[in-house]
Amino acid sequence: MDIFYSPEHRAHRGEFEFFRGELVPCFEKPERADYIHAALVRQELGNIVAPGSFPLDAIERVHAPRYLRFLEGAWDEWAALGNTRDAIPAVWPIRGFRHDVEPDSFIARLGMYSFDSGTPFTAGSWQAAKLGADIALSAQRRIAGGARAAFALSRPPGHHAGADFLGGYCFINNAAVAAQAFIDGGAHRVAILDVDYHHGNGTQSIFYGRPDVLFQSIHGDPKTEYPFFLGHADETGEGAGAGFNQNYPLPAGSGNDAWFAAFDLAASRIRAHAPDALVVSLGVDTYVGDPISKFRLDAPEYLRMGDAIAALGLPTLFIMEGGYAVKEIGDNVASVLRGFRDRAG
Ligand code: SP5
Ligand code: ZN
Repeated sequence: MDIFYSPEHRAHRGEFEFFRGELVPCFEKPERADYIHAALVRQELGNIVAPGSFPLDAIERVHAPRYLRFLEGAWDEWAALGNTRDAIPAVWPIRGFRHDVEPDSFIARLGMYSFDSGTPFTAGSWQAAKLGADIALSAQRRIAGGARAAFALSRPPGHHAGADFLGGYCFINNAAVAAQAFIDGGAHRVAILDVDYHHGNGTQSIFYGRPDVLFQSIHGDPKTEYPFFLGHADETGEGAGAGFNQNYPLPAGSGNDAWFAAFDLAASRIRAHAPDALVVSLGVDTYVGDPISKFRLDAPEYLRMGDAIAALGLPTLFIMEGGYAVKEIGDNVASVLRGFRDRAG
């Protein structure tokens, strides 16, 4: 399958995030995508294809234009205030505050458009995030053109980003942008399967009221795991979208069997939806060796995951999300694609 990638993802290079009152080096680092790229080349899993450039319209189908305008100008504003370090928010308008008045203060607006302090905004964050969305759209176009599968090696990841907020290392929701592009290209129904360790709160919130885009997410139970405030099993959609969202929260410590039991439930929902295309939010932070996550999937399980996804028999767009065991990340992603290819042909 074609692998969409650009080395320019390195423009996004956060320095620190907070951990227990200390600034620690960011877990979401450029080497992640470099190692994945290297493993896919080494294992000859597909041609590496440079992305095309798309107008912002495709991104504005799922993100608020004023949020995108803020991201686009954020670094220049921050730098004009004399700053050279990454911008990290420190104040948020939670319950009871006003959301209809946008403050003039840059740091206040950064807080208004984010939900955590772990997602530094850097000099190249907008460029890399836009490129990540272009990679997702390029891969989507390949599938719309008839390919069985494509891999979008987007970085930074996307599934925590909502219509007008960033967080969880994410700025633009690449999976949501791609799913919407399928719909705008004439697809009647799309399914998104989110296998990242963390609940895809951004993706869920974008499609929560819609019956055309089914969302299925397998993740660490938000009662103890990030992002904590969304991702419970009783969130099943609202209004016209009622019944088109399912979460499969599993306790920290869950292993192969529990994970694939949840996968089977998600797979039957996906089959019942009969989508024209499947978007997979592919995080490999479910790996036993992941430094910030607590599932215990062994390396060979990623082959099985690819095989099980291929068995759905759908045009499939893989989009890269999390995974922080940098040394093993490439092999684990490659295993998913190999497992898929060996079944799908
Ligand atoms: C896309 C994605 O996987 N985003 C995950 C964002 C998680 N951010 C919170 C990380 C908390 C880090 N805890 C450090 C534990 C070190 N032992
Ligand atoms: Zn994750």
